[in-house]
Amino acid sequence: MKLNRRIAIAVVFTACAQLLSAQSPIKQAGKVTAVTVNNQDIDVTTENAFIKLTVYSPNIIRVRMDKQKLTADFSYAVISEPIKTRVDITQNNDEINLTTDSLKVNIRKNPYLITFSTLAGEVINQDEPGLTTSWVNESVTTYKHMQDNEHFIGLGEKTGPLDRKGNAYTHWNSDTYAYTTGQDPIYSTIPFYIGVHHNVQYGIFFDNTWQSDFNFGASNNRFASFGAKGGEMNYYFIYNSHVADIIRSYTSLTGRVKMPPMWSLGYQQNRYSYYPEAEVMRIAETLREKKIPADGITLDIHYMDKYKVFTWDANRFPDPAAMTKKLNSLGFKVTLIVDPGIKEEKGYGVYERGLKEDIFAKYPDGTNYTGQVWPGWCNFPDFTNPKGRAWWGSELKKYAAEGVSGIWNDMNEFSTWGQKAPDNILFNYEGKIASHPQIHNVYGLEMIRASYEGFKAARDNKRPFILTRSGYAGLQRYAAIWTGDNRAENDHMLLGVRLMNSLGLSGVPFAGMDIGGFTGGASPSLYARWMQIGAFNPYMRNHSGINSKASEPWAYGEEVLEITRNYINLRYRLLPYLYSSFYDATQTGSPIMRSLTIDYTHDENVYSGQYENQYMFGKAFLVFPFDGVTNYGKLYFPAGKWFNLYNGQVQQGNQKIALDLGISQLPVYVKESSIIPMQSQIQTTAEKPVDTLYVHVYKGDVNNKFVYYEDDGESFDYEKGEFYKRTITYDASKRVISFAKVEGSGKSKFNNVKLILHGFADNTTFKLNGKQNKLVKSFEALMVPISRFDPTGQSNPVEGENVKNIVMKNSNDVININY
Ligand code: NBV
Repeated sequence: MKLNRRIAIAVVFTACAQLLSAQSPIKQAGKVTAVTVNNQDIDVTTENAFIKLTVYSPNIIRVRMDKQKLTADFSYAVISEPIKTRVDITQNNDEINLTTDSLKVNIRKNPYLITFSTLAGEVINQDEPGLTTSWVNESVTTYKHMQDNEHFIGLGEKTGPLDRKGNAYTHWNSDTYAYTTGQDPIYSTIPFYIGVHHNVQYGIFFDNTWQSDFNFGASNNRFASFGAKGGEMNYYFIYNSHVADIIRSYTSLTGRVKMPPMWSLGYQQNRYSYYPEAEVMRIAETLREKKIPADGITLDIHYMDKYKVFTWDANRFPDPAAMTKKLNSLGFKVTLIVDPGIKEEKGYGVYERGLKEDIFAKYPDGTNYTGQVWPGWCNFPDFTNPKGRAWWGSELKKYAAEGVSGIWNDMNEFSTWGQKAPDNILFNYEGKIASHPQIHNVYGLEMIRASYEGFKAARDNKRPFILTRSGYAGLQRYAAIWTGDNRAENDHMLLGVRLMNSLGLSGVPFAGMDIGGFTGGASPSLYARWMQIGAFNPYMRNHSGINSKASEPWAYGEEVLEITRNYINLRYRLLPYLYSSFYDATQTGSPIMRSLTIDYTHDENVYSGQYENQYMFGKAFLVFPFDGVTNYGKLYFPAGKWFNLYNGQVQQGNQKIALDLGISQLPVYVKESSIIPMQSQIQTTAEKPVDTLYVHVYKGDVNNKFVYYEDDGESFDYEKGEFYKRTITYDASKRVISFAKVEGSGKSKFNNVKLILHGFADNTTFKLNGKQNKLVKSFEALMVPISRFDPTGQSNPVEGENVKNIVMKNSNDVININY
């Protein structure tokens, strides 16, 4: 093309672009006009925006942008302040450059465009050139360039596939009874996702509570975007070299789970609803009679007087305190459902006290907002008001005094019979006043905060168990979450697994689903599968809806009962392992259900639809959650060596295999070099196990470390150092298994340790603290499988592996076992 013509075209093009931008309803950040550097903060002014970059840590950069000047801000999710970080900031006419010990940030000035790179200069994440960040009226969106073959994972409780690429999602907490497996949104909002491409991975947390939208290349091939209907563009960019560390960084911002009460890790039996008291007692007694270990009974809305929260139906439950006492003596703890809607009824004390305290959400004319839910016309406590939270907490004292141990927060999206509540309701928002659209997504979070703080105070120093349906980023600080009203269908069981895996990637380790399905009825094989998988969920609760068939473990006949009992038994023997995994979560944010993308991030197979449901339960067990109808399953084993849980047979990794699936066994494998502490069989966590801790060690070629943790399981004394903790190491190269010195002032409940060694050759010799040790060889599979159902009740275990044992005293000093 002739030069003149090219210039002419360029002139016309630029003129058009200018015209477009002048008239455009889309406002882009535009050219940088001023820059001020203040230690770890950079303030940038552009044609259309004010931007603040804050170095939160070497791995976390916060980006705030708005059309108006940025003022002091506030977050319900982020609880930490920036830490002092070494950072190098330079600039010239064209760009600003910032370098920490972990990453580099480049801001191009004309027009504004931000790029995050590794120290070596590989691009981790970049604004999409030409689109960057823009506003349409009050909506703001940031567009990121979608990298070749980029995967997107996380985003909390979102349906659909593990890899979110090609999909778009909305955050607006919704009551979605019997939702479909692709429905969006459902109950909770966690605007945090992880991107994976080439050799890098990063996290983006978009901390904006308004209705938000995420698009991961859905109907576009250019960008991944995130935006909201109001508020600031406010995101935290996180870069670490492992997904687990990204979760660690994310939870350094939004907080971590606290040690749950031990009983909440046991099996929980639930129904909408068990009543009257005699029925509740029948369920509890049957669990004991049939030797199904269990720790919890949950009461649904029919315990209340006409659905009025903080009341009991006096005919069904004449003496709640006496009932909880009886249940406690059987080793059961009681969890009660609570709904936020408070019936407008003269003489109903809870309502009257709420009026007096003036804690209900209001219309702009000062009258209380009234919406309809279970009890009829209700007012809604304003949990964004500190006074509202305190009022709720004081109402909870009654349940604490009656011996209740857990609070189950339902309908807290908040739900008004599935209708959208009006926009013009006002909330206190910590004294700053906000409208319903701004606070909607944090209503549930602030309700569970009120429940957590109130119930904790009411039960002097006992850990509260709080369960929630709704929440926002940070909900892990207060509650466990369950995935709401699922259906008794195969796809739903698998979706539940993905929802929990995704929650785990998003900082929420304590999660569960309605095992057996809430609506409809499962087939016996689906039910059996679901209970098997449930044994490998962080929170294990069987629940079903009012019109569905009975769902207790004995409701599906003897064979299913036996399968179910077998897996619940295993879960109880595994409690020392599970409890220690929770301890890890309190320290690192590390999930209990670990999507394989955490440890095998750059293995393409783990993203494939065929294998996307596979997960690790803690760091040792690879679980293959097959549905209840498939007879023939395809399994993918990532790199390494894997031991069949039932017979110890070794499976090499990096392989796909097909397997005949019998219903009596869920395929589960143990990762090489794993260390798995276990205890003897108990029926409830209130029961003391035998005095021996069983530590299973699997031979492997890689080094491994397990932090074994114990405390009293119910108080906060562990915060004062009253715990018992020691690191157990498996060193494959030095051929030594060692127990480090004990930390903490607590005592172990086990006086003996039995080391059970899997996969070690028969002629291996062992030395315990330098001395040749007597090895006992015995049949000691970690899990005794049931090969076939035996109607006589005599189960017939398959011959498992022969393993070697070392029995020793649980001394507090270093123990070395050389082999
Ligand atoms: O309280 C009744 C149910 C409860 O069983 C369920 O788990 C919640 O998700 N609740 C919803 C109220 C509405 C049921 C249709």
